[in-house]
Amino acid sequence: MKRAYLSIGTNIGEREKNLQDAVRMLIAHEAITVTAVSSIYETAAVGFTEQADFLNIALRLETTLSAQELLLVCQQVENDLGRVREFRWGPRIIDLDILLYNNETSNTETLIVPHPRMYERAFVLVPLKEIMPEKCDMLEGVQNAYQTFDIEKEGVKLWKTIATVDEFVPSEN
Ligand code: GSY
Repeated sequence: MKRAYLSIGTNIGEREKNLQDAVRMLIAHEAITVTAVSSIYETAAVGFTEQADFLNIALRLETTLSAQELLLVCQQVENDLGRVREFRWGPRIIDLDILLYNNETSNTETLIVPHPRMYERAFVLVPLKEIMPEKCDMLEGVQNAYQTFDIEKEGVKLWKTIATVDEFVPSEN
């Protein structure tokens, strides 16, 4: 089993539902077990700043998939939720990024892990730190980067506290 961390963001439509739908699709995958989901944070857009605020979460999972296979699953979830790629830093219904994959590095044309910009982004680091166990060997880089931020100034606000995966995706009746 490999452990991976994802960042998920959305700033179009029903943002909380978009996050829940994405998490549900990951849970439904036979080779993935979602083991933790962070609280939801509302975050000012980074990159192209003239767009709506995002909701962001981080997610921890265990999987038998390779990093490349996990990337394909993430892209499938984005497509299934109707993501349209208009321009690079533009608004999006959903975005799933692999941040870390089992403390391994990957540098292919389609996938770089650790994610090349994760240590510069408070909207990634704040939720990620929340779900990393204290004994995780991937934690140190995150803690070091986290100290370089004044979170208040980065526009990352707690939007909804989440304690468990079940709380994040209540069953639909
Ligand atoms: O890289 C993920 C998509 N994205 C985001 C995001 O998820 N949150 C915030 N706050 N800004 C972003 N800019 C881009 S692009």
